[in-house]
Amino acid sequence: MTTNKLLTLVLLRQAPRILLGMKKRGFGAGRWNGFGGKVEPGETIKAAARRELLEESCVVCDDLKEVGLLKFEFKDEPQILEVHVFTSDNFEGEPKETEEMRPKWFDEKSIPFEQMWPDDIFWFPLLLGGKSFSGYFWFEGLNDIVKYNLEEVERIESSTS
Ligand code: 8OG
Repeated sequence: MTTNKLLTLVLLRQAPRILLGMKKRGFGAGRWNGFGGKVEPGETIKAAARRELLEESCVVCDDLKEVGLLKFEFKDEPQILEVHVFTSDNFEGEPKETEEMRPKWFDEKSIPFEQMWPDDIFWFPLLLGGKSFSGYFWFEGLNDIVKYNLEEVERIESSTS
């Protein structure tokens, strides 16, 4: 039986820049990414997104908008990762390096896709274009996408967030 593991991901924007962090440890280490992690029991998805952003970058954001729902399946892994993607341009505090992440602002025209999860190059353009999206990616190992599907949607239907 497959189960879904709920995760959050926050991409902060300050046009024409976007905030990424170099993941220093754990799953996805060595890749630039947004900030996020596991939803704890009893926590709403949005509250988890806010908490993980604060823990990993020292930035407070009370104005998160959910714009993406991404599902990742890995060959021979029973668990599907369900990543809820949020964005905002309204936040407080200067991003600071933490044990988990080294933050850096990137120009939206020079996003380091070659040092990011390989699916990001597909859905970032929708995020940057202010669209909402839903996607599914099937991986073999951590680098190869065997198949995927991605669509723009009106809004993210997420009863738990
Ligand atoms: O708690 P942990 O550090 O393991 O959380 C993993 C983080 O990585 C979480 O923010 C979700 C995010 N993430 C994945 N897969 C992918 C992916 O394929 N692309 C991007 N951009 N982020 C991902 O788990």
